[in-house]
Amino acid sequence: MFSRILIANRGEIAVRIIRACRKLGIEAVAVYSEVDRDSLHVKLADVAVCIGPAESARSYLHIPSIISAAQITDVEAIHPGFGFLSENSHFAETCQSLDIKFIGPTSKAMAKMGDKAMARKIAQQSGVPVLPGSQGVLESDDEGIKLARNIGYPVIVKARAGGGGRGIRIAHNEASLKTGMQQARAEAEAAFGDGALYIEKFLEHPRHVEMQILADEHGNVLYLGERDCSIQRRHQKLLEESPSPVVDGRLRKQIGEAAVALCKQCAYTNAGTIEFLYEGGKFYFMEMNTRIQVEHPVTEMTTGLDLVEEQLRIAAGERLQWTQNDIVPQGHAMEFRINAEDPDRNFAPFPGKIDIIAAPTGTDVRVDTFVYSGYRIPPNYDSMIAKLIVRGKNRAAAIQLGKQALSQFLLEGVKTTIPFHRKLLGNNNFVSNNYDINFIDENFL
Ligand code: MV4
Repeated sequence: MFSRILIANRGEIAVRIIRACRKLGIEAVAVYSEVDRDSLHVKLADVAVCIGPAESARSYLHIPSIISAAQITDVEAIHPGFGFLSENSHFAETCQSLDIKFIGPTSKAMAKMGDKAMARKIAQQSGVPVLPGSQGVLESDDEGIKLARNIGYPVIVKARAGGGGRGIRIAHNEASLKTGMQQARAEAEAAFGDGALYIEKFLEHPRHVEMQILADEHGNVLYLGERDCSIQRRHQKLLEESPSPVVDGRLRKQIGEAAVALCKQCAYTNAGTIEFLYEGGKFYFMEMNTRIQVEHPVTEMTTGLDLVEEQLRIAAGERLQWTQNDIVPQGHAMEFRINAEDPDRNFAPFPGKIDIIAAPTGTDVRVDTFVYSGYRIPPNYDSMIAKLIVRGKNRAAAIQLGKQALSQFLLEGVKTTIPFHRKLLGNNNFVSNNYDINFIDENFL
């Protein structure tokens, strides 16, 4: 096992990774920007190195600063967390070339999956269902139009380099496809420096179901069950749960085995998530996330595994200690993202001082956070300040425990998404599993 690693991240995930380090007797080196001096991850780490100003491009995204911090503190590995450099294959390659272990997949696997058109091809080669669409990227707008005639409208145009909803356009007819391709290309060119596009049949009312996997460096791959992430607002997930209320045992096995086949096809290692769209009893590959995700605690609550511990063990060359039959998810887990946002101002970020935070506790209640009473949230980063995760014996019990925990979550000084979640848990359509990915955008809660 490593004796010292660096955490190239901030916020609650940095704190979460420090916790896993402590468990395994690993020293944790934190990095922080000038506005993050008072963050919990800085206080809890064994060593902390300031890597630059608030602006991410000059701190958490600045590869030379992070590599320098790693070399000065003589770490053996870097955990990238999520966001920032976590899916940057060039960063992974830089680490590799300097003999610093990147705690994640190989740069090669990351590059393959980062190209969403290639990921679609690899899924197809693995026998994983994909929606009708282009073979790779479009060579011309004409090709897109011809394809759409065959597939039938509506179609969706996506950027090869995309992710998180940027560089996508939906088209219901030829005219909107023409402008959609131009807009998507311009947006992708500006955002990623890569305007290449691909096209798929558009599903109008799907659920978002994703499968967690772990893969060691000896060819063993396990699936750990799915998460339903359909409750999202403008591509920002707000609530995740496992199991998905639309997935039964038979479907879980199919999706799990599809996910494992895909991982084997690209020699994937470490933790990963394969995202699917589910509609009309069928599931289709959407994309793969080559990082630990925000919502990983949902799977930790149902499986009892510590996914960050497993990431560290895998990166250190250990073998997975389980076979597929050992993985028996128990109960129903739900995660509520607590963001400092103003619901009265279109969920705009609401940075400021947290006067009081007193989080709920109890059996099957977990809170992951980096803030504390008196902490001032800087305006420079993501608005997520905490995650509340609960588990019950079934979905109704998880909802009940969620209501209770949310009502006992004292957070004063900033506006948060806590009232949103309380309304959601009282919504009949949510409770009765009658919704799809459009639910929050279409309903005022
Ligand atoms: C889709 C889709 C429907 N049909 N692809 C959104 C961002 C990117 N990751 C892919 N996305 C979608 N791809 C087909 N063929 C609907 C979406 C989509 C979506 C997916 C999951 C969760 C929320 C979403 C919100 C809007 C659109």
